Amino acid sequence: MPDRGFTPTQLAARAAYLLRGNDLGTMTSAAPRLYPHMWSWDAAFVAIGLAPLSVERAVVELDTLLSAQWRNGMIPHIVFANGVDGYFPGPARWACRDLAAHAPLGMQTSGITQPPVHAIAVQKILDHSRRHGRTTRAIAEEFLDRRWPDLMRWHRWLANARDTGGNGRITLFHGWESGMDNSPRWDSTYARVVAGVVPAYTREDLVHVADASHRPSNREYDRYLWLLEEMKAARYEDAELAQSMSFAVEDVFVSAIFAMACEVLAIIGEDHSKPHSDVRELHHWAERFRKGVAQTADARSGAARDYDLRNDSWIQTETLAMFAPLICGGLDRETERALLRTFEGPKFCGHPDLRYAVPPSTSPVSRDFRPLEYWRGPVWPVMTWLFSWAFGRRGWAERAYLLRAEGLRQASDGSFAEYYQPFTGAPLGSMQQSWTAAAVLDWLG
Ligand code: 9WN
Repeated sequence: MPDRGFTPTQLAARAAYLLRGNDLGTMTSAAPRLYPHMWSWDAAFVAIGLAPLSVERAVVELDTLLSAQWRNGMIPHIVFANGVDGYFPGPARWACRDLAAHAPLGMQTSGITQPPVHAIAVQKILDHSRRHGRTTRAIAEEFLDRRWPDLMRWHRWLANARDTGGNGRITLFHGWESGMDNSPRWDSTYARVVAGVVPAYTREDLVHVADASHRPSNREYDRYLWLLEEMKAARYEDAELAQSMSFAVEDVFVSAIFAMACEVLAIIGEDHSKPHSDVRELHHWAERFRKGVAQTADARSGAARDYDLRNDSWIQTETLAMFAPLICGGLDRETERALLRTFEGPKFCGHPDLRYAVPPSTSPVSRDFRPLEYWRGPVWPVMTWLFSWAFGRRGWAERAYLLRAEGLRQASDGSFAEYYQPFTGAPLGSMQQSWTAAAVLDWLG
């Protein structure tokens, strides 16, 4: 396992300590300084890391997130910690409470969403609870019963409000919704976003990283902020956004996660006697989105593509998104094998110069590749975790094991960095990132 640095036992202890340190009470900050609030998909991964430590605390994490769910069903991408500053754009800039009819009354949130990985966390909570006595099992069951309708509302909102083309693919109106903010996937779409007058702002993120060039550029931020102004003008209304937003893409990776999450939730529903109609609906969505993802794939290589709705064009990049069908299935056997060969070959995990055999966010052979720049090349441990988990679920135990082993070797430096330079293994971005610790805890749990 680790080839240097901390032993697995030390690493698990440090990861647990980190999550404790980032614990704000009923939510865990995504990172101590750079991200001092709760992020949606981070919270799901955090719950996955907390589950082996404390099922009860993992439940609290998801409960907090779901308490901030919008009345239309959307889980917002940020739930702001009360009275905590230090992140821009904060609640005042989003102005959801003032503008959005569906925003929750109690909590302050952003007005966009993030990838729907939450069903995995629910499954992990239930699985871990079975290792405990009756009280813990009851807490997990009670949580599921209480939150089942909310989880259904979340998935229904994605399937209805965000499958704008009705073709089994989720539409996003902001690159932040993909969780891969400045991935080359969105370059051509952002290039067409003509930013109007953006109210003055000061970036807070640059204060917290060693090198500002590892973060998105100011030019990129201007467009990110302009899209907020467009959303505010639409008062965050689903139907209105679909008409008016200048950024509108069908995200194949989010769609694959959704297909997988629907299946996971359907199985939970079956196991826990949830209404047949809900389970049927979930299976139906899983099928629809699996097909939607497969339809984007190249017939020979299996590489999946995003779609730009404003420019009516496919977006083909050598990024993690091309592997979307490996997450949810849907390709024929031969094409799937071809895609796995690409994943494991010299364009990705098998690139000869990689420090660890884990997938970089953008292929090192792509002309878009930048080894230090955020989603343009660095390795994100949480993505290694996602692929490892998904491969295990698909029945590819050996592949899942290898990713886990390499992911742990990388993490043994103990920095729990947000992302890493793929060739040198240098930790980048925020240190003490909660979801990196969570991935380690699940791997070692
Ligand atoms: C914007 C918290 C989040 C992650 C995203 C990651 C980054 C935010 C930012 O941090 O995005 O949402 O300010 O850069 O790209 O995936 O959820 O960890």
